[in-house]
Amino acid sequence: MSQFDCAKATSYLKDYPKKDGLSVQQLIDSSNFGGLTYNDFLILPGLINFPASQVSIEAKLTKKITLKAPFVSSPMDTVTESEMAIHMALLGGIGILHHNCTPEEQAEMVKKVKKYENGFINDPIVIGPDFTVADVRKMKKDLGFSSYPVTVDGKVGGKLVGIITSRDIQFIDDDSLKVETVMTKDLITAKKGISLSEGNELLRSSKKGKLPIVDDNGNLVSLISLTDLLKNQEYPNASKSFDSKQLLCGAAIGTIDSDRVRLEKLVDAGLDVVVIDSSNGSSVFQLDMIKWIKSTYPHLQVIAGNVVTREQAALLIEAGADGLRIGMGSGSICITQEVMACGRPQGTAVYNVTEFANKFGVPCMADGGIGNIGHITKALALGASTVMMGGLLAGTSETPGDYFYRDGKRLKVYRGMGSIDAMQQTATNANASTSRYFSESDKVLVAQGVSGSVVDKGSITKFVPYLYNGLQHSLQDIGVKSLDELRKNTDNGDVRFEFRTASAQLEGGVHGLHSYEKRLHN
Ligand code: NAD
Ligand code: CPR
Repeated sequence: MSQFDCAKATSYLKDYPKKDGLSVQQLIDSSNFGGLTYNDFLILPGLINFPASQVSIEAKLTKKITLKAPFVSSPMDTVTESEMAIHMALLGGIGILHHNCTPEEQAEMVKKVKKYENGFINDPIVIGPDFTVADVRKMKKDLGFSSYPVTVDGKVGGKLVGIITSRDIQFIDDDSLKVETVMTKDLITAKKGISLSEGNELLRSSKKGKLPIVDDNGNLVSLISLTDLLKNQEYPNASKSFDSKQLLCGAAIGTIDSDRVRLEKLVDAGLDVVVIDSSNGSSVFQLDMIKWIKSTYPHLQVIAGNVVTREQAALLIEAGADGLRIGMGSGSICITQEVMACGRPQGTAVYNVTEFANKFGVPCMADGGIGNIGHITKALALGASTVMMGGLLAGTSETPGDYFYRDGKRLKVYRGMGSIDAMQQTATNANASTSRYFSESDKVLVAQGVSGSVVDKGSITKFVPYLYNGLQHSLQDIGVKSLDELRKNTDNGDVRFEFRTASAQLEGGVHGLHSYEKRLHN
């Protein structure tokens, strides 16, 4: 017969000198054999007394920007252009547009994100009244669309004079007829500012296929299409500006003089947050750039980096950074640590930088090495507010580039921004202003990353919700209802950690099977 009373089991816990596992401080202090990576430790489970769906993963990106989800896509030319940025923002995160392109191209991407309205086609293909029936038939064949708005000058923004549909030309034999003689002029339109649901209702009741949206002067602004109606999803978590209700958009720039001209164009296009993109953010070039941006565009949020030490962080915080980006050499395409001998294991970097920066209310983004949901949770538990992902989002349909087949697999290119391929692309962009060899006239390129391929991951409209739900479940397992609570309970020692030996890591993975398929979500 035991001398311990089962009915009072929890009360015996007070007899133990310390809680099970390690506090985050002990985890870091006792890893004196070297820096920690995400795979080197685990978080101990806590008490679940709430459903996972109740967990809030709202997070601060910068001092002034809060997101519904802590997910950021990396400014890499195989990861974030406008498609990715639009969908990251719709799904509660944010995309940072890469700068391996001309300033004009990058500003155009910003405009696309800022002008995007879910369900509204902001850049519909428009024709002029002088187009012929033959032109319309050819456009249908080439582009696949069967109806087009007609404006006086054949452009979006011109006065809307009609709409031409395949029904209008179905029985017309004379292909040389001008569109203005056969188009539908009796139009049902809606005024700019109409909500998507009002527009959809109007489409339904009018039984039309397209609803042109016009301004007060009758100029075409956008279009709603019946074929898109069923595809329109609701995005309750979308990241939007308070005032304009437009999607939030970020973009990266470098630290050479022409980046100031680049930034002016990006700001004119509506940019919300700029990321100063460098592997080593503690440079005089970056400090000058932060100070210049904060004095020139006081409302623009600035994320500086990358950093991995608190000494680097202090410099950037003092210069005025509204957020920091942490990581040197942890990226999946990265050879920086190998070639430069500089960098830091990401777990240790995230803990040390955030422990310092959080005192000043400067949110930090853990960048590089995020390979799964567990890594996201660990980065956030170590003090990061958000995570930046390159490789994890690469290969999704929203990334730039075409799919290709190799070894029976559908693949897309994913490459480091300091890989030879990416640097050579920079050199071909006459005005691209990101290049180390424009700034230093280097004759020999020294690669810090590789170019490779990743398998097709489908659309981020499925993948990001998987990350979102997965993170909620992970926090539920830890026993915290929000990222704020995770931070608080980690700091006060309630959230506990444990090292993983090499054999523990083997044990924690799938093992002992002859074969298996790893399906991550439906
Ligand atoms: P960088 O622009 O910071 O530096 C490139 C070179 O240009 C450096 O030698 C720098 O000193 C110099 N330079 C920058 N501004 C200058 C100025 N105003 N005057 C004179 N010289 C100047 O870019 P990087 O660090 O080589 O990174 C290139 C890309 O690769 C970025 O997209 C970066 O994110 C990525 N990268 C990231 C990591 C990482 O671990 N996070 C590592 C390597 C590369
Ligand atoms: P993963 O998410 O793929 O692990 O890492 C993405 C991050 O890698 C980027 O956000 C960037 O900080 C970093 N990165 C990009 N190009 C790089 C090169 Cl060439 N070398 C090292 N790191 C790079």
